[in-house]
Amino acid sequence: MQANKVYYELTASEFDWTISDGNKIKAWGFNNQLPGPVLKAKKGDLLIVKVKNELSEPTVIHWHGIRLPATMDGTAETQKLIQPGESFEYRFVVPDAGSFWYHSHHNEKWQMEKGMYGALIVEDEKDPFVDAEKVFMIDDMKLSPENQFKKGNFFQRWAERHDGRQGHTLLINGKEQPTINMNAGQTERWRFINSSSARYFRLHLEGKPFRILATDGGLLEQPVDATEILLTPGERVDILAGPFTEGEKFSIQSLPYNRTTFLKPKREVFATVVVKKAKPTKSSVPRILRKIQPLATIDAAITRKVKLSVGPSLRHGIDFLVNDQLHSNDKPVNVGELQVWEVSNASLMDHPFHLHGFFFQVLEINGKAPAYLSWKDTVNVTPRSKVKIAWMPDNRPGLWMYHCHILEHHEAGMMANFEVVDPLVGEKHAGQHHHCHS
Ligand SMILES: [Cu+2]
Repeated sequence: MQANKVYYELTASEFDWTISDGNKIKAWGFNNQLPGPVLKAKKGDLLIVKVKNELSEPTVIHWHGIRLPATMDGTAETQKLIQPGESFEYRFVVPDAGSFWYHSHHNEKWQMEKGMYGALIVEDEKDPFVDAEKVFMIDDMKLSPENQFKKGNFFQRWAERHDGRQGHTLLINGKEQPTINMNAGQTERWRFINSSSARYFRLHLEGKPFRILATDGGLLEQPVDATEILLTPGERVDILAGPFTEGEKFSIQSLPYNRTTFLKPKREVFATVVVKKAKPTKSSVPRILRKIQPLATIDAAITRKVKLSVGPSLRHGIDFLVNDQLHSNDKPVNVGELQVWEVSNASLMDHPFHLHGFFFQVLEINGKAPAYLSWKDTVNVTPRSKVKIAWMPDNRPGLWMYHCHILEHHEAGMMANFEVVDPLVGEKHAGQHHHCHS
């Protein structure tokens, strides 16, 4: 069957962007918008995105959460960087419905801080029917009083390497403190994407209950009642908001989360929701959203251990490590062989662990099964703890990676490349690893 084709063009450049009245920044982003345009496709479509680089430095674009071929993953390891003045055409089928996003994966701590990200929404005819949908990209910027991106002094740079860059300019969809309107009596699907460098966003609607509909890899099996949910950098969550009554007003805020940083955790308001006059609802959300087949049981034997840690560094004060190495290479995995990984965090700060190109299921967190089954590509690992995940390398051999999604930790070494190998074909990138393969 011929896939339906969807075309987009994204031009990366520097432009003036107004974050609030009287506050302009020199943003880097796509098509002169911050965030870049929301790309939309239907499950199974062939997405073709031509990325043109009009920045003064190279870039590369990663498609976070999409199960695409390795050559389309958009990292410096899998393709040549897109040089200034050049273009690259990404081409891949979007096999799963859900809330995904695209972002720079080169010099990312600066390129993403300045705005190089956008949402990629994949829809499915089986999605629950709601009255409206909204995409909320959560971010913050660390700006000088002149609204500039500054590197800071020695101590500030050291603290940034430790904490990740977290600033006081809070943004939803590139705007400070926007007002969000909706109609009374209606139910909306809100897709939250944490596109910040390091911020832990603990979503809260001033205590108003909502229902969790989907995580990184799409719908849950059934909606889950909640009043808060933690979204670490890279993670997504879709919620059902409403119905509310006319005249209600509340904020979209983040509750304090202590991830052991120099910055003090506190409650912060990102936007205000205003409920306007009532409108009839057509929303219909089934009790069962879909069936998720468990990949493994909680007691499944561990096939690999991944250790996240920090260590002293003569040059930087602190290094961020995977299996005690900086910018590590991990052993290959075979197509079709179930992976059960224990990701441990030996450090005293939190790390969001992100696997490129594949979804996993969390089997246990410190010995306990999670409250509900879901597909994930990013999971938080709290200090001195262990998370057991299961994932299946399907037939997409090539070079992949995992890393901490706090961008400063990723850059400081907390990442590893590894190969997915078709055992009938063998390794393609044999030169990059130091091991034998029969
Ligand atoms: Cu980290």
